[in-house]
Amino acid sequence: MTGVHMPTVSAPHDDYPVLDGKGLLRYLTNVPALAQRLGGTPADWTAQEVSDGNVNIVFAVRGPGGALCVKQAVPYVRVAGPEWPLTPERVIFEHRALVEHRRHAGPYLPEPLHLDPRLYLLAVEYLDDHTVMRHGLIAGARYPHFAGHIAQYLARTLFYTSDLALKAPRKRMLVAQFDTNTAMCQIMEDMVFTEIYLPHPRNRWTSPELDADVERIRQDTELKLAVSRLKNTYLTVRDALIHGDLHTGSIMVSTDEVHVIDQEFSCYGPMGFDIGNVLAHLLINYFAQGGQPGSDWLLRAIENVWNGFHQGFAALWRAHASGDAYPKDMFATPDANAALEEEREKYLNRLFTETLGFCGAEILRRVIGFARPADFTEIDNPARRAVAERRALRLARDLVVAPRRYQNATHLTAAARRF
Ligand code: SR1
Ligand code: MG
Repeated sequence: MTGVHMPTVSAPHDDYPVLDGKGLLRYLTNVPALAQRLGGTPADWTAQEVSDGNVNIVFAVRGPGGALCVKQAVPYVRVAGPEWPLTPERVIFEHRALVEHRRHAGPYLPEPLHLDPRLYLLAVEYLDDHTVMRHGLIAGARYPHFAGHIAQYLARTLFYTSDLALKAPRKRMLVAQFDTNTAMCQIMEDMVFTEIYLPHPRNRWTSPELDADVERIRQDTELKLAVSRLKNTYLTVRDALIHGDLHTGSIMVSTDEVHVIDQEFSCYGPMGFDIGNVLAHLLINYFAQGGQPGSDWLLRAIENVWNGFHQGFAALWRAHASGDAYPKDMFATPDANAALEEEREKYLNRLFTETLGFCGAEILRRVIGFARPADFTEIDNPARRAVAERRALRLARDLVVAPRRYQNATHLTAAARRF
């Protein structure tokens, strides 16, 4: 990033120490609950930096009695360095979202153990035997249980934080608690919906192979209008408390468990943003694998994520509609109840259309923007990489401009095979 001017997203807070491994171990000696969890004496503890995402520093701390995962928000974007300042307040929003989402989908999120708002430091349960899903997928691993778990996670976090489940005062209070995560939302506003459609210094792609494709995208008014419509939805809709960055690097998996991490981009926003992100990164891995027959399970997973979400969300709505939207007393008769069931179907169809749009926008920015996924970048041969990325771009454009063409998840996976 050297030499590239990075706009300041918000005022930097640089008046606190950024801990290295030794500093962290010293710090932990003064936090009795964590020290107890690690067991033994501080001399027995180790801290290993395992930072993997773009923005924070993360350590795995181990002791004879157990382990912790400790994350500290530095006052800048970790992978860019101090020339791209970023408010460390993000860790406060991460903790807040973790607590709220765990109330509804506990088994799918790590337990928060300690928040230090002075050091912008968060300690959470260490997830034994888990790996970052993106790395597992790149290594060719399959996670047959993934779709069922993530569908439940999505249905529960999105339903229970929405107006379908919450009374308006509680919902409005939650919206207010997350509406000030402006710096992180602005990163998404810029990176997902804007920068890649302009000549921006952060953009990167497989060049020269994709140069003409990128130029075509910049000239594509139909696409730019559709993506601006999606941006407007992201800016204005306050459907539910979304994770806000739900790619496969924010998901840890083991043989039979799924945990969602890294809630620093959380905000009240459109439900389709989270669901679309999950689908986008499964598709990215599918295209990166060259659509080999062995990767077909990814397409089945895509179908199962949407269908499982649809079923789970509708069931929650039928059984737990205690919110102020669609007041259940208004639909008590059998006729009204049947009409409400039709309405649920319409609601979910609209959500599917929105999901596909966000899915397409996410794929586009992952091929052309700053944060390119390892699924693609680890393909050494640029010609082969460009073929995979071009297929992804073509499907993504169609999802953004014509999402209504896709009536169900099978239409989506059929298109992925075709493109
Ligand atoms: C500056 S952060 C770049 C990207 O990494 C995160 O995972 C988000 O997706 C963000 O857009
Ligand atoms: Mg992340």
